[in-house]
Amino acid sequence: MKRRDFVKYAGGGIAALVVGSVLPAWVSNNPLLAVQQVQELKFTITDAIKDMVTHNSINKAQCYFWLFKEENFPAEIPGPHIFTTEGSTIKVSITNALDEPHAFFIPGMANSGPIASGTTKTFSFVASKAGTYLYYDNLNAPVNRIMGLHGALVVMPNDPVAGHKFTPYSTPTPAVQQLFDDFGSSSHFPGLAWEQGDTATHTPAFRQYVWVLHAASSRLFAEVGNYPPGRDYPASQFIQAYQRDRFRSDGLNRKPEFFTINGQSGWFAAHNPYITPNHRVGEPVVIRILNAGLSMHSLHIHANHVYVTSINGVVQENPIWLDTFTVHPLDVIEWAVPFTRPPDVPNERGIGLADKPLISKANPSIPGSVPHPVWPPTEELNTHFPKVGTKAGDIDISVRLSPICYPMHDHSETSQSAQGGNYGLGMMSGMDFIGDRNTPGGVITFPGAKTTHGPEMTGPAAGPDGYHNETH
Ligand SMILES: [Cu+2]
Repeated sequence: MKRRDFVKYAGGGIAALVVGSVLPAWVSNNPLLAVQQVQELKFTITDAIKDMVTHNSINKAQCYFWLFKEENFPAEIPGPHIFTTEGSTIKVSITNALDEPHAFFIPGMANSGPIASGTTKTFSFVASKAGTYLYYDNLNAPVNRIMGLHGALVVMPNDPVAGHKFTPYSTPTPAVQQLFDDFGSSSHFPGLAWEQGDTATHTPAFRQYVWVLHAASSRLFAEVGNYPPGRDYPASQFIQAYQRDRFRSDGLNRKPEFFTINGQSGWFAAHNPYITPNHRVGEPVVIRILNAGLSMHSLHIHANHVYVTSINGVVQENPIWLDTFTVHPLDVIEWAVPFTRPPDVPNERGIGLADKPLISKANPSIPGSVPHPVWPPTEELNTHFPKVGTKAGDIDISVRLSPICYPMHDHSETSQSAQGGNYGLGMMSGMDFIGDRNTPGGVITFPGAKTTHGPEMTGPAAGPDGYHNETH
């Protein structure tokens, strides 16, 4: 264990690179991607100890990893998200600073072959097909990948299909094309198209998120790090410990205890604007999900059903519409999240529709409550939990239920806690509604919503502390 670097959780930026000489339309002015532009990827395969995201000085919660360290960014697990356009040639230079052979591999697209300890290999590959790809070290499978040597590559199409709107694909199926054509121009999905932003509301175009799923075991990973230099830790022994280590009353078995999306867990993932979409009704997004780990995860999102548009590179003939979908190890899937009205809003004609909301009854326990349309949800937005003025020491701990946040969590329940800790420390994110584009009288932004995107740029919503009508 060389501990070359020490990774401290730095506040939520997700490292992202765009490869190519021109900045394409889908990346410029999109702070969600926060990309740095490069002509060549320069990686060092190295190791690090990472402060897992407890922000708690009593519980150190550290984990040893192997990782792809890109020269532009501090060490992080996973490696940076890489974005490029279909057809681009990507030059990669990789130095192996660990003791045993390592590799860079993308199924069907890139294969460095073994890179000996202490050597550098330079090669190129072509991003031949639009889609989402896991890059990883395929040697001593699955040990090197699970130890942290993985990341996401996103390949965007150059152009939409002639006469149609952009999808994430260059050859979408008719149904997937229809879905993206309908966003922003059908009565079912009024608002913006996926490719369409709105500077007046700080809404980026091509709204997209990458979720790299992983589970880490600090004790097993330390054991791999401490294995005699130059020798591969036996893969079968690794899998046995990771999946079937016996229960111990002291909790110190070698099963994973950190369940992460883009290396982050629980609150820290759910409140990261690069992970959890923050958008208005009528602002559809794409989420790309890659399972880099060795466990199955059944991601369940509240508030919207999603369309599964692609599974392992196959654009779907009939994209299913659901709220829970299982992702097996090495699976790569894509969701289109329509950002329709949440289903707990009773509308005249049904769930999710941009339709007339029903009228509420006066609630005698709320002063001044009179019957009103149930959307926008006035009472919810003006409710605080606990009540305003509830203090812990000097701090008012009341939280306003605005914007409206819904969870995304893993129905493989073990991943929701950390070695028996509280539910909600594990693999989770969410989707947050910061307003509605489709309300009569103009776009609404809910109180307290972030109207800009990205951690360095978040700020309170403009306008008065109530609905903010951005009429334009
Ligand atoms: Cu749930």
